[in-house]
Parts: sequence; structure tokens; C-alpha cells
Amino acid sequence: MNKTPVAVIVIPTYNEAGSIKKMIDHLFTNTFPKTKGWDCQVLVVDDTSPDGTYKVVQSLQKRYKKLFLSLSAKKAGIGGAYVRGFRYAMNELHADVVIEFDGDFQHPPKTIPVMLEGISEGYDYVLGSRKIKGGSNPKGWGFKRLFFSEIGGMVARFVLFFPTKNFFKITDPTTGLKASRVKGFVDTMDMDHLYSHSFGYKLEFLYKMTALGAKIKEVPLQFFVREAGESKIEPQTAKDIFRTVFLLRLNDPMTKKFIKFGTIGLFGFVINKVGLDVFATLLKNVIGSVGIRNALANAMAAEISIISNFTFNNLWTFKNEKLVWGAKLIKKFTTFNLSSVVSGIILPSLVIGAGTHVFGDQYRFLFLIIGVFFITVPLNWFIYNVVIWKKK
Ligand SMILES: Nc1nc2c(ncn2[C@@H]2O[C@H](COP(=O)(O)OP(=O)(O)O)[C@@H](O)[C@H]2O)c(=O)[nH]1
Ligand SMILES: [Mg+2]
Repeated sequence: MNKTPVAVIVIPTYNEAGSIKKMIDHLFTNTFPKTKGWDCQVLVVDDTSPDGTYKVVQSLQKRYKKLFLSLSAKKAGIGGAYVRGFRYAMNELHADVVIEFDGDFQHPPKTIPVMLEGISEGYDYVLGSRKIKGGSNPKGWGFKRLFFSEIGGMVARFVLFFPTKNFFKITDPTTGLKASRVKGFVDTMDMDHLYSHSFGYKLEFLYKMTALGAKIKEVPLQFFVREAGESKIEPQTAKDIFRTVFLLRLNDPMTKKFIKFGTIGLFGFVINKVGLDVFATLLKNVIGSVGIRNALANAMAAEISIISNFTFNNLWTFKNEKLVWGAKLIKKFTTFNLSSVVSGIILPSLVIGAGTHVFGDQYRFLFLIIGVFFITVPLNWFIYNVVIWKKK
């Protein structure tokens, strides 16, 4: 017989004595009876709050046997508190799902059953979103708070995920309300190395869950103003979020690959330019017609730069998918060569030709830039990844 899956609601607290009792009572009396098929437990992660939040929890533990407390002497930051809470939930409570939840009624408890339903449907990561139909920001938020929240969300979304499908899918990356599947995800995720132990950890967990291939569902989140106590949002939170997302993206394996690809591409361009001059000089006394001479010189230089691009990308950018000498390499190189001619010569030439035809000769350089950066680069990146050095 399968055991009832365990869902642990993890609530970090620092000076939340004003709302924690009401929250715990509410969860056990109103919310959990509505989560059929789940063994729901509450874990409060407190850092010895000066206002004695943990004492309130300790006294409630007599009444609720599924109420747990992880108490630490040192203030860990919200990220540090969640790492400790997730570990406790996995090791001591054998959690199948962990839910990140605010203890101050900013997250409506009625969303918990909705999130667990998503997990039961087979999703690995259910996110409360303020940006989809049915979701909302607090009525009391002023322009400044809203503005920062919107900009922060957009920047985080763009920096973390553009142009992958998660960029379009994850509408509210800075949301605090999330349900995560443990097996294959939270138990696999590296929680030892975090860029941020403050609010930025939210983006970090989000990024790591997507990198593990979590199936994601968004459910509407009606975000409220806190009912009691003071906000712990720190003044440096915006900076912390930006710093974290930039570091995550910069150290992303795909970004590193793209930087190598770009470097080699730039080098190939230099080879093309130098080669053109060298061959044009060498052929000076061989071919009389300047047009034919330069065209031939460029064809030879371009071919050398194509060979250089192929070789260096094979040895460096795509070293994990490296092609070794043999029939397959020759076949792939032929494809590479043909596609390079199309993406690097024919298509940008057409863009420059059509662009200057319509807008005038003075825009020649502009259309070269457009052709190279909007056609050659993305097309090559796509072909290299999907056709030439396809992941095994
Ligand atoms: N244990 C622990 N909890 C914290 C810490 N910092 C913030 N929290 C809690 O995390 C929850 C979310 O905080 P946050 O979203 O930053 O701000 P707030 O909801 O506007 O106060 C609150 O219930 C805080 O009490 C910390 O250092 N340690
Ligand atoms: Mg809160």
C-alpha cells in the first residue's frame, strides 16, 4: 500500500509573534481538512526571534502533533532559513512536497490545496503568480512599491530565462509562494552553494528547479498586505535580486557556451578580413580583373574562417559533444560548410542588398549589423546546437 504523501508547509519567522498563532490554528483547522489525500505538516523555522515567536510555537506543539520547529541561535536570512527548513522537512519529516509560505497571511492559506492538486496532477513545481488571471498585488501598494516589483520581476525573468520557453512561461519569478516536489528536485538541488541567503535565494531555487527540468504550473496568487508585525523586506533586496540573477545567468552552462561561440565567431571574422587582404595581394599579378580577384580572395578567406570556426567550436565550445575524425565528422562538416555559406554570406548579403535598395546606400553598415546579429548569429547558434553538435 502506498503511504499518504507528506506535504510540509515551511514557514520562516523572525518576529512574527503577532500572527503565527492565528496562522497555525487556521492551517490545522480550516486548510488541512480541505487537502484530501495529503498528510500536511507545518514546520516553523525560527532564529530565536527576540519577540519570542518560537515560544508561541512551542506551546502550540502540545495541541498539534504535526507542528514542528527548527530553532537556531543565529539569524540565517530568509534563504538560509529555507535551506534549513527544506533539509529538516526531507530528513526528519520525510516530505514528498515542501511549500514555501509566509506566516503573516500575505499568502492566502486557501491556495495550499490548489497547489497540492497541481502536484497530484504531475507537476513538479507549482508557483503562485500575481500576474495571471485571478492573481493580484495588494490593494495598499503604492506606485513605488508596484513599480519596483514589476521592473524587478521583468528583469529577473529576462536575465534568467531569455530566450528559453521559461521566459514566456514564468510570469512572476519573484513570487514567494511555491510548492516543490522533493524526489528528483529538492533532494537533488545543490543548496550548499547559494549566491544569496536573503531574498535572492527565491530566484536561485527557481533557476535550479528549472535547470533540473521541473514541470511547472502557475496558479493565481492574491497577495495581501501583512496582517501584523513589520516587513522584513530589506532596503538592499532589489540589489540582491539583480546581483543573484546576473551571477546565475553568467555561470549558466549555456551562457558559457555562447560566450565561447561568440569569441570564435569574432576570431573567424578577423581571419576573413586578414585573409581577404592577403589573398588579394597574392593574386594581384595573377588575376587582372579587380572584381573577380576580390571575389575569389574573399571566397578563399571565408572558407578558411569556416574551417577555423568548425575546428575551434568542435574542440572548445562543444567539447562535450565533440566529433571525432571519421565519416560522421566529414558529413557534419559538409553540412556546417553549406549552412555557413547560407547564414554567413547569402542571407546577410540579401539583407544588405534589400535594405540599401529600399532605404539608400548610406545604411549599408546598419544592414550589415542587422544581417549579422539578427540572422547569422542566432541561426548559427541554432544550427550548431540542434544539427551539428546535437546533445547525445
Ligand atoms: N527564520 C528567519 N525568518 C526570516 C528571516 N528574514 C525574514 N524571515 C521571515 O520570512 C518571511 C518573509 O519575509 P519577507 O518576504 O522578506 O518580508 P515580509 O513578508 O515583507 O516581512 C517573514 O515571515 C519573515 O519573518 C531570517 O533571517 N530568519
Ligand atoms: Mg511576508
